[in-house]
Formats: sequence, C-alpha cells, structure tokens
Amino acid sequence: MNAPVLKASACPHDCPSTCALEVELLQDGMIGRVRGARDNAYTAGVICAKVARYAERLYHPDRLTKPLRRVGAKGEGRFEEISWDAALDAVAEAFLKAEAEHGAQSVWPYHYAGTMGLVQRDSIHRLRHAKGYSLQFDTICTNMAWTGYIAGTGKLAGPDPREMALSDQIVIWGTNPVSTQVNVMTHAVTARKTRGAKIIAIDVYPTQTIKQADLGLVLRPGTDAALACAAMHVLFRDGFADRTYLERFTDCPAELEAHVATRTPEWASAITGLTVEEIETFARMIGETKRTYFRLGYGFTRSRNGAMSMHAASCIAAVTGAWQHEGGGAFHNNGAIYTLDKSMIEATALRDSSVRQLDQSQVGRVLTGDREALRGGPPVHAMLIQNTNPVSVAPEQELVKQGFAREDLFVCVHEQFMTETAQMADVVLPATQFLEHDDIYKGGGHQYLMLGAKLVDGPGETRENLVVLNDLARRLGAAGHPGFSMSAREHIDWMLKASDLGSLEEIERDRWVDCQPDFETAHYLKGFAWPDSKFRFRPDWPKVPAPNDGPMGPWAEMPALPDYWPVVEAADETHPFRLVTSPARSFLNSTFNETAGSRDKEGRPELMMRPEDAGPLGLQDGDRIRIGNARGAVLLHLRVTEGLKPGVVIAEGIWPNEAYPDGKGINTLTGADAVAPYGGAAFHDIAVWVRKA
Ligand SMILES: Nc1nc2c(c(=O)[nH]1)N[C@H]1C(S)=C(S)[C@@H](COP(=O)(O)OP(=O)(O)OC[C@H]3O[C@@H](n4cnc5c(=O)[nH]c(N)nc54)[C@H](O)[C@@H]3O)O[C@H]1N2
Ligand SMILES: Nc1nc2c(c(=O)[nH]1)N[C@H]1C(S)=C(S)[C@@H](COP(=O)(O)OP(=O)(O)OC[C@H]3O[C@@H](n4cnc5c(=O)[nH]c(N)nc54)[C@H](O)[C@@H]3O)O[C@H]1N2
Ligand code: SF4
Ligand SMILES: [Mo]
Repeated sequence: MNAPVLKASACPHDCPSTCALEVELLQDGMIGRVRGARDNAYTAGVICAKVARYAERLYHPDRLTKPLRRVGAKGEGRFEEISWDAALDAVAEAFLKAEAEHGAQSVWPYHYAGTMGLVQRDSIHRLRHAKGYSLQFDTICTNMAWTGYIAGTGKLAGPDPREMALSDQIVIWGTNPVSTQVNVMTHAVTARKTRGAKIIAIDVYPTQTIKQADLGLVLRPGTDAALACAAMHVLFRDGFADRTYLERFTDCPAELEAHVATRTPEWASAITGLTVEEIETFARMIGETKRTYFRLGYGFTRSRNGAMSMHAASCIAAVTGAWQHEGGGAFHNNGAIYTLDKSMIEATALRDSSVRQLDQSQVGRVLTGDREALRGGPPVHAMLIQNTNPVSVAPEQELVKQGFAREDLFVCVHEQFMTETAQMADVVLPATQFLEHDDIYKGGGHQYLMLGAKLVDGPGETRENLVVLNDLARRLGAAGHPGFSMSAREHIDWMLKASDLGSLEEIERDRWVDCQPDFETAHYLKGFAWPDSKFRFRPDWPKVPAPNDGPMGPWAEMPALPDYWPVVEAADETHPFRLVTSPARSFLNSTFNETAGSRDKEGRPELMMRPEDAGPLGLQDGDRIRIGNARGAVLLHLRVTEGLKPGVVIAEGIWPNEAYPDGKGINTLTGADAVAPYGGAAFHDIAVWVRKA
C-alpha cells in the first residue's frame, strides 16, 4: 500500500496555539491522522488529542448536509429539507421584511470564532456593513484580558513565545495549557529539560498544569491582583526591584512602591487563601530569576475585576525588569504584530459607526427586549448566525432561550452540526469544515500567519461561509462591493498583497509567514507603546484603546494603581459557594462535544467540591445535586475533589444543555453584566448555592 500523502494545513479553532498541521490524505481521498508540523518552530510537532483525531469530526454521521426549513414549532426540532435556492430566498425575504418594517438595524448578523479563518469568520462584516445591519460588540472572550494587558504596555504584543524555551522560569498564570494550549507546555518543558528552568502555575484548582509545576499556587477566584501586589511588595522590600529599569521605562515607580508597601503577604494571604510562605516563595523565585517569562492566560480575567488582575500581573515584569532579557517579560497575545489589510474581506469603507453595537454576551437581553441592551434602538427581528453556538455558550441562558423562542424573530443558522442554536432556527444551512474550504489564520499565542487550503470536498451540499454571504448579498441587493465577487483564494491573495506580506502563491509554497518583530521591539526596549514610552503602573483606564464606543461597567471606581478590587460576585449566606466554569480538555468551547471520542473522555457534567465542604451538606461523591442563583438552577453530579479552596466549586466544560438531566446548561448561572472598563463576560465569577437534588 502507498504511504498517505501529507498535506499542510492550520488548526482553525479558537485556541491561542493555532497549530501548523500535517494532514494524511489517504488513497481513497479521505483524511487519516492529523499531526503537528515538526518544522514549525512554535507547533514543534505537537498538537492536542482532539484535533489529532479530526477524522471523527469530519466524517461524523451527524454532519449537516442539506439546507433545512423549520416545520414544527420553534425549537421543537422538526425540519424539512429544501434546496439552497429556496433556503437563501427565505432568508433574504425575512431580512428584507425586517428591514422594511423595522429598519436595517433590526437585522443582527451574529458570529464568533468557531473558525478563526479571516475570510470565513469575518466576511459576515462585509454583508453587515453593506446593509447597515446592527454591529456586534465582541465581548465573550478577550475584553478584560486584552484591555488589562494593553493598559500597561500600550500594545497587544510581547516577547516571542518561542523564548519560553530559553527562559529560566515560566510563570503560567490563569491558563491551563495542558488542556487549552498544549504548545506552551512544549516550550516550558524544553526550558526545564535543557536549562533546569522552573515552572510556576497559578490557578483556582489543581489542574494538570498545576500538577506538572515546580510551584503550583491554588488561590481563590478573582484574587490574582492581590497576589501580584504582594509579590511586588516583596520585590521592593527585598531589593529585587530593578531601579534603573524602573526609572527609565516606567511611569511612576516611586508611587507604586509606596502603594504596595501596605500590600503585604499577610494582606494578600487573607484575600487569596494562599499561605504567607507560598507568597514569599513565589516572590523570591521571581526576584532571584531575572529571566522569568510570564505567560498570562485568559482564565484569570473572566471576573468582574479581570482587567485589573491582568494589568497587575503584567506589572511584576516591569518591577524586576524581566522585559530586558531573552526568555523574560510578560506575554498574553500577539494580536498587534499582524498588520493586515482586511478592508476587502470586511468592506470597512462601508462601515457606518453611527450604527448601534449590540453586545454579543448580552444576546439574551437583546432578544428579550432589554432597552439598555438594545441601545435605545428597535428590537432585533432577524439574525444570521455563523461560527457560534450562543444557546449553549452565552451567559444568562434562560434569557437566551426565551429570546430565541420568540415567534416574531427569524433566525438562520449556518452550521456544521445541529447545535442547540441551530435547533432554534427557522432555516439551517450546512457548512463546510476547515479542510473543506480555503482560509488563512493568525496565531494569537505565537507569530505565524498560516494558510489552511482546501484539501477535500465537503459532504452533501455543504457550503462555505463566504459563498453563503456572497449569495445572500446578491439577493439583498448589496453585492456592489468587489469583495462579494471574490473566492476565498482571491481574498487571501488580495489581503496578503495589500498588507505587503507576500501573496497566495508564496504562502502556498512556504505554508506560513513568520511575523515576529525584532527582539528590541518585542521586549519594548525602545520604549512601551505610549506617547511617553513608559510602561503604565497607573493606567488611564477609560482611555486604553478599545474596540468599542467607550468605557462601560463601573469603570470610574477602578483603583488607580494595581490593587485587589473587590467587585466580584461575592459569596453570601444564600450563595455560599464561588463557581468557576473552566474549560474541559477534550472539548473546545461547545465544539467536539458532539464527538464520542471527546464525550467519553469527559464523562458527564460534574461539579468539583472539596470533601470538607461536601460533608456538612450531607453530600457524597456521585450524588445528584442542584446548584443555583438568581439566574436559574442546574442539575448535575458531584465529584468530591481534594485540593480546592474552601467554598470554591468547579464545573469543567461547556456541555450541551441536553447533557444535563433537566436541559439547563452551565451558562444558566453566568451573568452578562458588562465588566469594567470595556465589557466582557465574567464566566468564572459566579456565586451559587449547592443542594442535594
Ligand atoms: N481544551 C480546550 N481548549 C481550549 C478551550 C476549551 O474550551 N477547551 N477554549 C479555547 C478558548 S475560546 C480560549 S479563549 C482559550 C482560553 O485559554 P486560557 O488562556 O487557558 O484560559 P481559560 O481556558 O479560560 O482558563 C484557564 C484557567 O484559568 C483558571 N481560572 C479561572 N478563574 C481564575 C482566577 O480567578 N485566577 C486564576 N489564577 N485562574 C483562574 C481556570 O480554572 C482554568 O484552568 O482556550 C482555548 N482552548
Ligand atoms: N460557562 C462558560 N461559557 C463560556 C466560556 C467558559 O469558559 N465558560 N468560554 C467563552 C469563550 S472564551 C468563548 S470564545 C465562547 C465560544 O463559544 P462559541 O463561539 O460557540 O465557540 P465554538 O464552540 O468554538 O464554536 C461554535 C460553532 O462554530 C461552528 N463552526 C466552526 N467552523 C465553522 C465554519 O467554518 N462555518 C460555520 N458556519 N460554522 C462553523 C462549530 O460547529 C461550532 O458549533 O464561549 C464562551 N462561553
Ligand atoms: S492545541 Fe489548539 S490550535 Fe493546536 S490543534 Fe489543538 S485546538 Fe488546534
Ligand atoms: Mo475564547
């Protein structure tokens, strides 16, 4: 038998690793194993198990293959097959009707990052802008993390992530890379093996990453800024602060030093639940190791004080001057290194900034007519949804479900599977998967721009996002923009050329473009990205560059300097537990929870609780329990787990709602209130009660 042909691709999923892939193409035209590209310096041959077995998802018997129209009641799940023409006509008719009766802003195209491909993910904006439909304010994932990081540095970029392998110490903070971005571990473990580097991990429960660390700190949710301030206290106190660096590169070192003088390890211990000794050890390890790389994740920012926590953690590297050293500094995401011209994909010239921006995380409030969420405009009457599954992943799930059940709302969902959002739709369109269409991807957790070319045909009548949008635009009389007449390959070529990053032909040959800035730029050795070139210990929070109209949430009350800001949803007598909804290793948000390989590994929806908390409630391992708050209640099973902090409970994964005995998913409990200063959803900041069911 001939050996399979290996084809290059890139992982399309919403994961900072954006792995460079090698896909086996078998004799019969099917795909075999998927591997990490060995010659890609960041992927370095390693990918996660769920993508290695991608054939399971590509050839899944439940793939949508035909356009469908609802025949039963809303959400009942009864559909009939129709032709593409009939389906697109129905969508266009509903959109034109909504526009005629309630104005263009009553149509809300809604999307997210189920694919991270720049063409297939972001082409929906072209239709939005061409028609003047409502804008989407993206809040579900990155706001607190990005704002918090930029508050200090002025820019969303940092030291080359490959330098982790050259570091003497890696602090993995508020991310669980063993589960969520495996390549961080590759480089951290290389540093451990080759240079004896230490790995420090900080989380709210004993994750696999914590278990692999030399120092694993388990603290109370939402208290990271207290740990950061106490660490800085010790660094100043014990002579570890780099005063020359501070004078030259930071805005107000003396003020910071005076401020953290009262943020003692004892103070932080009472807030974080860590021992004074743990805090002292952590600070000393950082002080004694100049070449420390802070790999700051998203997890610890999904709290109402999340932007403050991110900023506080990034400040530590400025106090020790770690930024100066190869293998040192603080990294979160490399978004700002890619200077891509997306004007053709998104028709940015047609964007009307007077159009309202509706908050993606508040989709429940928007669809149930909350006036503030509607920004004073008309109700939403029609939606096109691509690459996201809000009925499962969005907060305030009870409102989301009520909203999607509205008889006067028309919903078209373009999907690969019959998700719980697709089940609520009027028209469902079958979508291709990444190996079935062309696209281009940029790594958030590294510095490559990568091509993922079409390798196989999609099943049945599946179509890619771009084609659906172009066809809809023609039916809606909006196809004048040249972007609506281009294929994905033409878009990629146009964008690369306009951005001065080569061409389609070149990236097809080379597979990726390494966009890493030079050492001095990446380490901010020519200064930070503010007018005065200084790192900001004292951010101007309402002026940190942000993607939306202006500050929101209780931003005016944010402390001026790094500090613990007690605005979390605190436990009280009625809600004595703090719930964190961490990612599951075998799922990726709601993706892969349709594949047996992933579901079998995850088991069932469970709540982790320490034995000392379970005992007084009369609860035992495996018990059916109910957890709840004012937003609703969820039924699941108890997993008694050692190593948690008192009063902290963890539910891993976004399981489908139907995996819970009463159909209510974990996001029944999460809130959609906008987090300061630029919005965002506090998925790990929830107070709940727990009872035997
Ligand atoms: N397997 C898997 N991989 C994924 C995902 C997934 O669902 N599953 N999701 C993808 C997506 S969309 C994203 S944005 C990235 C996110 O990737 P990461 O940057 O890793 O962030 P999170 O996955 O949100 O959370 C990581 C960890 O933060 C912890 N955490 C929660 N609250 C706190 C806190 O207050 N303090 C501290 N120190 N830790 C806290 C959680 O327990 C969790 O272990 O991962 C992507 N990769
Ligand atoms: N409780 C809780 N909730 C959370 C989180 C949490 O930690 N806890 N994390 C939040 C975070 S960080 C995020 S980013 C969100 C993400 O939540 P979602 O945006 O829903 O993310 P995914 O599950 O990655 O992708 C959604 C869908 O995109 C579809 N899709 C993939 N590729 C394509 C394509 O090419 N075309 C079309 N039409 N569809 C495609 C997939 O089939 C999948 O059903 O969830 C958030 N929700
Ligand atoms: S680790 Fe992330 S980017 Fe890499 S293959 Fe897995 S999901 Fe894709
Ligand atoms: Mo995310």
